[in-house]
Amino acid sequence: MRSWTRLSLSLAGVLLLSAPALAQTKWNLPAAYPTDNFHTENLNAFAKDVADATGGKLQVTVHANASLFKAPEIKRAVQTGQAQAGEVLMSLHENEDPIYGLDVVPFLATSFDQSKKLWDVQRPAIEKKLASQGLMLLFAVPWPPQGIFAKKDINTVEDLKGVKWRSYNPGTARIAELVGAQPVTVQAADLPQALATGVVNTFMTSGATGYDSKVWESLTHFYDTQAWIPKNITFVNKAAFDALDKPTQEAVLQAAKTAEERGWKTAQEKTKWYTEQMASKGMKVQPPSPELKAGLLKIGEQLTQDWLKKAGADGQAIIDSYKKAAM
Ligand code: PCA
Repeated sequence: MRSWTRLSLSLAGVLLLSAPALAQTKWNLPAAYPTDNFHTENLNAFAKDVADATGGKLQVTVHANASLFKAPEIKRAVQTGQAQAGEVLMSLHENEDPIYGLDVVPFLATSFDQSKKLWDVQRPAIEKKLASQGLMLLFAVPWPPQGIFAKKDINTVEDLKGVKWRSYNPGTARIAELVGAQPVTVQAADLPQALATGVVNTFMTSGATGYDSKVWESLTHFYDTQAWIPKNITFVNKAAFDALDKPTQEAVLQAAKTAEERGWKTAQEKTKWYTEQMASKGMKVQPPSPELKAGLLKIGEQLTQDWLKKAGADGQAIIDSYKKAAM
């Protein structure tokens, strides 16, 4: 082969090889919480960091408020490649594997500090489980601690009997069962409507979701029980990640690390602000009475037993290493 032919052939090869690398990749990232919720803001900051670090080569579009997929459908959509990435409340998927529900076992980890330690021991198991489902974990961010919203005084768990209880995952539905409330599953995107129409009048969640749902328009009491700290996880379809070039993959991982740190910091900073907002709107914000606390602790013990029964020896080992780390 003449040298100029060889040269032009190899040039063509370079052009061919670099063409896909230059192309822009677009990811859709469905999420389930309102646009101005701090989780969504964190996702948008993540998307911006990725775009900046890759010179716009990877564009992540966040679809907030369950506008692309309903909360319980997001994970499956990413597994099947209908979306490339997604954010979900991890415990929504507790029925697939108990490991997804460890952070909603009541009173196991109730401060952000404990919650971080729990996440450190939970993370490898979550990564492994997600990998077995064709997914790769990007980051996890907590919600503020969970309290009780109600329309009347709740002095003991008996006062919860018969209330119209909004649940958002298997764990909160199980609490309704234990206290004798009537459970209705309502995801956050539908909560304002469910409150306005009186479908529900009592539930446990964070001040963040209370604030997002303008809960003071329908309910009057908030009991700051700090019962557990659930987390959202953001993940990507593994094949979509593998299709990126190395520098883009690294940009995604770096932005994910930053998003996790920023998310934990924001959750902690905003916790007090949310309760202050509810108080300023006229809600009675108060700690639980000792009787209520004792009743909830008992429910927590029951749910811990339930969880251990489902999670077996692997679950026990994770709880043991958490307890060691948290001491
Ligand atoms: N807010 C979400 C999940 C946990 C939380 O604090 C919700 O209520 O749906």
